[in-house]
Amino acid sequence: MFGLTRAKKAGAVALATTAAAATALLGAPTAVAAPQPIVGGTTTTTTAYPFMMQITDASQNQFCGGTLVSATKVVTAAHCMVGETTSSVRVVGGRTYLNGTNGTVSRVSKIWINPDYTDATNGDDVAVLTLSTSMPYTKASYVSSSQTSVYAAGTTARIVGWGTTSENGSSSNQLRTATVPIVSDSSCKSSYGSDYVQTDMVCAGYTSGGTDTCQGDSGGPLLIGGVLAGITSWGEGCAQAGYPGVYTRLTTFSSLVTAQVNS
Ligand code: 4AZ
Repeated sequence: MFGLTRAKKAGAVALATTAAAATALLGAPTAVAAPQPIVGGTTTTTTAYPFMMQITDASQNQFCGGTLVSATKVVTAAHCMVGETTSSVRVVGGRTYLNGTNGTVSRVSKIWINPDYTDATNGDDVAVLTLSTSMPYTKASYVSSSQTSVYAAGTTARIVGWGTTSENGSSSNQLRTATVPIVSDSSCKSSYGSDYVQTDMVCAGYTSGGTDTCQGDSGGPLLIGGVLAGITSWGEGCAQAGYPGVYTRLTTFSSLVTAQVNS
């Protein structure tokens, strides 16, 4: 219906949008600011966000983000793991740059995908990876099921990732971050209609757009007060006015995640 971008892996084709087409028609009489990954963000490091993991293929090409929640457990998006096997995936910690070779690379011994998951726009977009090698990095705390007040509209949340600079752009070599306000359920429903499942999702972004997650940021964290509260899931394009990013509402899945973390 919208040509929704369901945060596929890097290389997924994004649709040209009306806004992008309009921008192209307006032309660029003077230099235009370079589009920024995690559109509107700033560069950061895995030292600042030590729980920020690259989810990669066997050749260590990053396609999603993940969040370390214990030495051997990583929370990511279910849609990131579709078609993946324990042989096809690696998790890389402590590596700020996509072209780096430093940090810790782990194989994955188990992929748990929420059994209810079908499509990001139906909700249930959460997965937990079990690592073969412990990550020597500080883990993130995550919300408990009772902490639903963290999603009060207007609350500042932080997004982190290596995603693309624009809907058809390239990934950022360096990790990036930005802050975005939580959007009310009623407003997000106005944007996305029945694709917005408020029990399973939460939206974040500015009404005017300009700052957002984008392709390759999927699976990465939405942090509120430094605590993992959401997972980058989907949206209509990236940073478009009126179309905030959609994140997995982690309070709904907190107990399921804990069962996996303790398994
Ligand atoms: C993606 O394709 C993606 N603007 C991630 C986030 C959003 C859209 C697409 C939200 O990974």
